[in-house]
Amino acid sequence: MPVEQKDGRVLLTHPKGSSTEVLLYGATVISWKAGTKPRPEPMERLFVSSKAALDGSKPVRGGIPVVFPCFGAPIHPEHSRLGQHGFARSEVWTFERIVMDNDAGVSVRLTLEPTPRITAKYDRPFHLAFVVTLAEHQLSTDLHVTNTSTSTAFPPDNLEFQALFHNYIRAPSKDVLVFPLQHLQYYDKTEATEEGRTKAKVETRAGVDVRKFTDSVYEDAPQKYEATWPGGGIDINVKKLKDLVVWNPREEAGAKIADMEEGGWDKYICVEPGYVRGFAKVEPGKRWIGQQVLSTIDAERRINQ
Ligand code: TA6
Repeated sequence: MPVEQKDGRVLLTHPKGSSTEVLLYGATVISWKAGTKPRPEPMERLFVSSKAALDGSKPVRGGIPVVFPCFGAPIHPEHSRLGQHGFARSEVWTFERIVMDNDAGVSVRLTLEPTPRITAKYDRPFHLAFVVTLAEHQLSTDLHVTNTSTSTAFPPDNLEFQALFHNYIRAPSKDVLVFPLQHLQYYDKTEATEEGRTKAKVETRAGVDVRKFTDSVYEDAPQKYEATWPGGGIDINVKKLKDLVVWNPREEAGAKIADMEEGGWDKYICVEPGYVRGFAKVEPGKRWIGQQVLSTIDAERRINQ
């Protein structure tokens, strides 16, 4: 049964054995199991804290939370009544339809439109769609943002937003490295001022590690990344998501996160493609699509290449 719906969850199963599970709450992917060519046995590729709430009571601590319309604390006037990372990850989405179901892949589309709960804090006209597609060794997530304003005013009634896929990649976080970020400008949020301001730095490392508390926002990044560690890795290819966040709280900050399991920070790296420096703009009636494609890689195979 390639697509099953039960208790507010959607389970996608690929004919070759990979699978993914998405909560309608937040359109949050909470599991992605896949193998690699040399090791086809499906393995869990995402981290979800054992203390995560999966009942819709709060955003999931793990998986792939969808961040929209703001990243971090809101700074845009239209987002002033929203919480950290916006509302998309804490609203219940609607299962719209199965997009694809064949040997190439299984894909479903979820949607989110303004509800009274949303318009009470965000009164912009919008339509969101979240399309998740499972292939044998890949998982892709697309966020479609449509400005449903019918205004013909000039200047145009643009929808201005930030968007990000907050990927918790399961990995031995003391051994993982992220490429290629060398020479990129980034902002180190671990050194933010009281007002949240950060200084621009330039990345000097060929491979970025998270052996210490890391919360870095890379601007105008290459949109093609590898997170690798001895014996494993994930490729991330993106469209429209011009920036990249790398986050691991280590015990220093992780121990203060209520729904972070003890030692959880040793089991994941957040590699988060997004549009988070500045705001994406969509004109009335137009649509913006941000996409990521996650692929499993067998790092041992790569080392031998
Ligand atoms: O993406 C990194 C980050 O912005 C960190 O600053 C940290 O706050 C993390 O997101 C988790 O945020 P959350 O609201 O899910 O606790």
